[in-house]
Amino acid sequence: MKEKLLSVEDLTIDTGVQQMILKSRDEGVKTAFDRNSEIGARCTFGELGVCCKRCLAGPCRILPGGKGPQTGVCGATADQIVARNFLEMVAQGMAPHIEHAREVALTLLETAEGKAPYEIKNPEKLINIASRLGLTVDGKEIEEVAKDVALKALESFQQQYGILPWLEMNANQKTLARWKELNIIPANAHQELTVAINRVTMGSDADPVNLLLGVMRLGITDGYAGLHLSTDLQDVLFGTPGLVKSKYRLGVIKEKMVNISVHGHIPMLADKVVEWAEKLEDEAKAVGAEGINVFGICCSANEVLMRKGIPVATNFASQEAPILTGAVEAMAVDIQCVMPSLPTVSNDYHTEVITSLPYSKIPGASHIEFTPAKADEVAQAVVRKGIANFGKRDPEKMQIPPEIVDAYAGFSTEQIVEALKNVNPEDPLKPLVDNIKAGNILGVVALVGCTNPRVKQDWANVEMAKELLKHNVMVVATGCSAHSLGKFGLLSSEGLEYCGDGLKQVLTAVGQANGMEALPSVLHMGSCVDNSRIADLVSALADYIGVEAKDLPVAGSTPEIMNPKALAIGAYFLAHGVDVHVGIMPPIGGSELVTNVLTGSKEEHELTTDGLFGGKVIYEKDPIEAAHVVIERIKQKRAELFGE
Ligand code: BF8
Repeated sequence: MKEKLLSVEDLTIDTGVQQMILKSRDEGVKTAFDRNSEIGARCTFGELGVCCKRCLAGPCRILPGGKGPQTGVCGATADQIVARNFLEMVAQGMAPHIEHAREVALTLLETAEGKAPYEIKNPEKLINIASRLGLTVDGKEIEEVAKDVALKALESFQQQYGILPWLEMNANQKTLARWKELNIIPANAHQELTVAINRVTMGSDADPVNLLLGVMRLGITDGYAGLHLSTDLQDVLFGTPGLVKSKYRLGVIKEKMVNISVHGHIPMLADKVVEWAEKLEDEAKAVGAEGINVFGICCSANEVLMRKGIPVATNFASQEAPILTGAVEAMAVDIQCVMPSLPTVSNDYHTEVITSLPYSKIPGASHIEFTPAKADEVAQAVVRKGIANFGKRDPEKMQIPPEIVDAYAGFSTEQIVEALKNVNPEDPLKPLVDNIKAGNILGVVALVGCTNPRVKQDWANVEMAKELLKHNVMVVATGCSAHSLGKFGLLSSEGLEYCGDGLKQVLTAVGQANGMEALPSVLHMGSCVDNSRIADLVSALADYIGVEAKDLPVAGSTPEIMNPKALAIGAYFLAHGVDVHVGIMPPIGGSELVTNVLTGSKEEHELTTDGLFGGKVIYEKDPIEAAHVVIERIKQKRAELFGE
């Protein structure tokens, strides 16, 4: 069995994770990396998107290459099947984001009503949002304003007509007009989800192009009712991130402390766990530990890193590795990107995996049900479980990889503008725009998304970033991609060695104006819902220059995409005319039409997302090649914008 397993160097470039995979093999425990090898080659029909399971007449599948049946029983063609499957996949990616946003909105409402133990940490942002939503602010208590904003936010899931409130508040008028013409303006996120599922059911929408317009509609919904809503209200409740220094890699797990991991996405529990870990420090000392160490995995990590500087152990693909150190007492999870294998892996160690949501349980995990009202109680229970488990460690099984890397995070749009104000207080965006125009910054790329056990962990994310930096492309990052970069020094000024001269000068000048040696080579802008921050930055630049996002030399890239959520975010970028690079092909290859609409250029065909919106999907698995394709597109956009 062992000889069939891939060498750890082929699985990840994180040496700590390599060490843990070897340890897992020695101890007879399976991780995602080895399960991936066992699964082997993927089903071709599934990979191409040509398997239709929409009714009980099937499943039907179209044989590639024109051999065999070319339609399903109902007559559905490969184009129709692929487009419907893709729309459904994007809907599946959008649902978690809109549910995340709805839960945060309810938490804000309960906080405003005094029913949940959170505070309005950023009243200025709340008032700004309320004013932009057209709500009355004057003469109202902050709780009343919070209640009005929460209720307005909840309209995003209820109103039957009109425009999503957060879309109306944020969108560029010209972009909005284009979407109106295409009839893809969403009113209500729940309705969008229902309509999407309705249109892909057997016997409904069979027009592949119409279905792809539906994908863009979902992207817009995801961006405004999911990402923007979540980020805005989280900033109100937990504070807007500012510059923080922290640490990365498995070395953040501390031998002599009670180690508790937060993992998942919605920050309500994670934030409280951090708070109660500080408050219950003495109880940990009473059991012989030096204290309590909270660290993060996936996007919960991003939330508490950005706001509180909590260190990050690792990202999606190696989420089992912290358990394998034998030094983690508890792992509190909520939802999304949480592998169901965690309790199975923890069977061989003492880690207690604790689920917290009624609709997201895992057999073998403990469950403490979270509601915003019970947040303090639940967080205390999680921390106390961690403390109680400290004495259950097996010293024979303990092995913590020592590597640890410094990183900076907290680059909200507000923080970036603040930093730029120290260069030009009256006109903060001017230095950035001037440097883009002058070519010191060739363009901006958002490196976003996941790590995926199908490809060498962190490698493509890191190589893509380095190649872009070398060519003076400014890189901002979110999600697990940001974690990859953090692990390899790219979230600190150490990464400046990879930057081209122009970019290095800008990062150094802005950094020094802010009392730092230089800004980090890549700016960490947060979790996956915080892709809204990237959109805000891009919108601010577009407004400043007087153009639309689609006209700017910017792009998104997700070299190690795993979760359909990243596809929904990609559709959001695309709808704004921003190119999206993917390092793993989504299941659309079975339809030439769908592939052409999404990946074709407007010069080849008007009926492409490039022609209709101004951005396209770029598929390239080699990160160096991909960087160059993206750079070429950036140069094209520069030529059109600046007449270069
Ligand atoms: O929302 S980057 S693996 S953790 S999906 Fe998941 Fe992908 Fe990580 Fe965050 Ni985003």
